[in-house]
Amino acid sequence: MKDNSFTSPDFYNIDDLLTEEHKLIRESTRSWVNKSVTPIIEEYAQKAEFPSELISGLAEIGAFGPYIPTEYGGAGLDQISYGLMMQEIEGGDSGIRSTASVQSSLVMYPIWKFGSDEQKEKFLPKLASGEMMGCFGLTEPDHGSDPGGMITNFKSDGDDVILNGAKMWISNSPFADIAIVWAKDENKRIHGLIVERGMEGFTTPETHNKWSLRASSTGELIFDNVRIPKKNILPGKSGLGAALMCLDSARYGISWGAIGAAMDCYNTALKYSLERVQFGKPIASKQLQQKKLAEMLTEITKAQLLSWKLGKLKNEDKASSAQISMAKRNNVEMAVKIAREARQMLGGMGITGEFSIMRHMMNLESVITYEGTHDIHLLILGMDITGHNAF
Ligand code: TGC
Ligand code: FAD
Repeated sequence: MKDNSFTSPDFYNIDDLLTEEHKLIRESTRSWVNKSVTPIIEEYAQKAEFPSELISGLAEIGAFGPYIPTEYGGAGLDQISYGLMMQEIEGGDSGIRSTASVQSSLVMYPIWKFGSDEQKEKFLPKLASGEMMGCFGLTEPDHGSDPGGMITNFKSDGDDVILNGAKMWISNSPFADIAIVWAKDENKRIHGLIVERGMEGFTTPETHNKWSLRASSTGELIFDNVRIPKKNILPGKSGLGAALMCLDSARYGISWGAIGAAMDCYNTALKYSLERVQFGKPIASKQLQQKKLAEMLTEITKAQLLSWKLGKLKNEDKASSAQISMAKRNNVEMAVKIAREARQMLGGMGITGEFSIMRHMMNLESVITYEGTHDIHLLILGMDITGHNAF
């Protein structure tokens, strides 16, 4: 019989596919999450506040730029290590994983891939150490799933450009020191710009009243004739494709993160069902509860294999956008369903903050929407299969 005290369901011995370094990174991330995130996260989620005290710890464990080369302050790790870190952090809370994803894949990645040497040297080491925090502005009030229609734009003015427009739903915007902002030039070509806090006309109001991702700070980016030096434009790549490359990296990380949230829900439900006695027996002895657990474990195992293989493809630079969409879409839906089933297994206790499940369940409603909605990823797959764009 399996030891039911395990905290990392690994039904198919997927650990055999990991290196000793991978396992070490997973264990050290998990131990940081258990020590630093778990004890405080419920309180921060309840009061809808981002626990900024976690920033230094995230930087110390290498969660800011795990795969960014060490010469720029990153951890220089492979893609599976990045994924395992996201899995463990999201086991704590999706909002904290969001902070790490945004900093790594949406802020450091574009500067590393498309930035000038000066931009890399100026920003990457500080972003890796958490001395500087960043956010990523693509979504606009009237353009979410179709970012190509964006209105935010800039015009040339000598050595500067003048930026106007607005972004909304931006993770970390209320406290970020810099924003990677996607905007159109006078020829309607999209570019990434580094907008720095303190630039005149740039404000970042916070979005309140969220029932999801409450421990993550979300806000707007407003640009009212913001003067930005041309040297802050990312020179290496323009076009929507540049922004979508960043999303590919973050979506890959989310495919692992969702597994972390699902594992935490599964572990909690398993433990509770073994301890909770009804009709004279633990509810775990009832067939209906066993069905739920068996199906959860099956789906977690499938998701683990999907993300692991995707990580191998990413390491070889062979992962396609459609493959990434499949993993993000499948694994987040898997986690949403498991959170829902697990919550029911706890009965009334499942709706309280005594357990992490309801928080995961609410968080995952954002995760299934951001970085491309569930349906948009289906359409990306549909286009890949048929060659027809059904957006
Ligand atoms: P489309 O015409 O298909 O493509 C425009 C150009 O981009 C190229 N391309 C890609 N390049 C790199 N990677 C990809 N994944 C790419 N997908 C497409 C494409 O070849 C084309 O290049 P070119 O040279 O021909 O111009 O663009 P479209 O306007 O039809 O839209 C495609 C669609 C719908 C797939 C895309 O816009 C999309 O993914 N929409 C969803 C929007 C989204 O995901 N937003 C996320 C915002 S960021 C966020 O949510 C952060 S949450 C963070 C957190 O807290 O964790
Ligand atoms: P819409 O695009 O208006 O979609 C509404 C519905 O219509 C969805 O169900 C969608 O699937 C569907 N739909 C859209 N187009 C089609 C179609 N062609 N066919 C069929 N159905 C369609 N964005 C950033 O840029 N940076 C961030 O840091 C960031 N963080 C976020 C944090 C949170 C908590 C949330 C909730 C969002 C965040 N986002 C961020 C925005 C997120 O990426 C968008 O919410 C998402 O891309 C969807 O856009 P939308 O909300 O405008 O929905």
